[in-house]
Amino acid sequence: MIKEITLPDLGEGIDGAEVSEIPVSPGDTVSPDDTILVLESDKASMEIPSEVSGTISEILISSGDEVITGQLLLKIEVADGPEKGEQIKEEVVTPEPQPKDDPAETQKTAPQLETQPSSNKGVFASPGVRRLSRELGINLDSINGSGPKGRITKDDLHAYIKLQMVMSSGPLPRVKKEIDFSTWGNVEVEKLTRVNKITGERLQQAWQEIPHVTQYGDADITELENLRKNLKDDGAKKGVKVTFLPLLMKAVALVLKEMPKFNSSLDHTGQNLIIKSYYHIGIAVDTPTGLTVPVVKDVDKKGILDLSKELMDVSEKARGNKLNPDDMSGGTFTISSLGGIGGTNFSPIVNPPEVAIMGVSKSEWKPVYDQKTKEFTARYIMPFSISYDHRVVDGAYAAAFSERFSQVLNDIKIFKE
Ligand code: CAO
Repeated sequence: MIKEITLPDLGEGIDGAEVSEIPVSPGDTVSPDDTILVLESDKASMEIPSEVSGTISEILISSGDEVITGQLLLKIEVADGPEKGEQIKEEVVTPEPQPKDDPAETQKTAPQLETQPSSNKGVFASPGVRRLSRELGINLDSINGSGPKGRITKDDLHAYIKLQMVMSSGPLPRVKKEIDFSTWGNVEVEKLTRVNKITGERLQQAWQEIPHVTQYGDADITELENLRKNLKDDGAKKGVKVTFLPLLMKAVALVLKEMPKFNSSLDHTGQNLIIKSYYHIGIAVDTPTGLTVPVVKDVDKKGILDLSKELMDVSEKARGNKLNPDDMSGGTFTISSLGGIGGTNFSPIVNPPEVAIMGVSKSEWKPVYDQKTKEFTARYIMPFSISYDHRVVDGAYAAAFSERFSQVLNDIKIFKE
């Protein structure tokens, strides 16, 4: 027996509505209270429930159609219908129209519609929640409802949106409003380079995603400076410039071996730490087109002169825009040195997927009090900082890293080995 479903009188002076969703298809079986149609009018959003058990045999309207009271919408072949010959009483319960303006209000005024399954996939949600989800472009299938029978509530939608915002890795929307800066004086417009843009996005993403903490420290590099002078002379004979950086890279690699969490990455799930047994140090290089970070591989296995040579080569390549992707990948820890320029201290931004970065500032001669001799002596002091991902590294571990790094620089035996 075929039961014809027509649009009932929606009341409240509504004589037509738009079909916003048809959650059933021909061949689907439906039970009483299953939603077979979702309509929207100027004033209300409403679900049309099935009154019978049966199989959808024909759908006569499409999503987006305007339908009017009394119009034939679809046909259901009734499963356990009355005996042949008995007339089926045409009866469609008039759904309670729900105000469009306030989905929260919708839930309050029409609770009887909230627990109806919204589709053949078993999603339970009120029309208000459905409409809100459509407006926001959210697929209700991806939300676990917290209401009775797993019904999706407005709070579930809000919680889902919040989660998406937290997880979002995209850049923040830029301020769209144009400001005419020339109102207040002369200006020049300079286009950002490709490197500026890529670096800017990566830095912004890292700053937003990683809970940063920066630990500051000082290292006494008086002896190291003497050693460097000797190495510098050796290097000069071979055409290699020895700066502090290769010595710092070597010291960092040693401490990373001792404190492996600093040489790790969180995996894509954020549930596991990948601890690496290779020590590839990225070096921030300032170039005319922007900041790049070439990576010097296997720092622990190379001598100071080799590292100096490699550093010269990669910084030259970087400044000539000649780095290839391989030169910039695989880093496990980054050093950003402003020591050749100046400044006292700075907080570098972690370079993901790494979990820590060192910032090095310009060394200065300072009077340091010696407890043993009870005298002040002039020492060459290098300020440095370590910014780290607090999800991976704790403050105590970072302070220990800082202390150990200072010790290693002070004890120059390791550079002679
Ligand atoms: N204290 C004192 N002197 C230092 C020093 C320090 N911490 N670091 C470097 N110097 C000295 C060097 O030893 C060198 O002195 P000599 O000429 O007497 O040998 C001089 O300063 C110049 O060094 P350099 O900067 O040319 O070489 P480097 O190896 O220290 O650095 C490089 C190489 C490529 C890292 C650097 O040129 C560079 O680009 N730095 C900028 C990095 C940057 O922009 N970071 C910021 C990122 S966040 O925006």
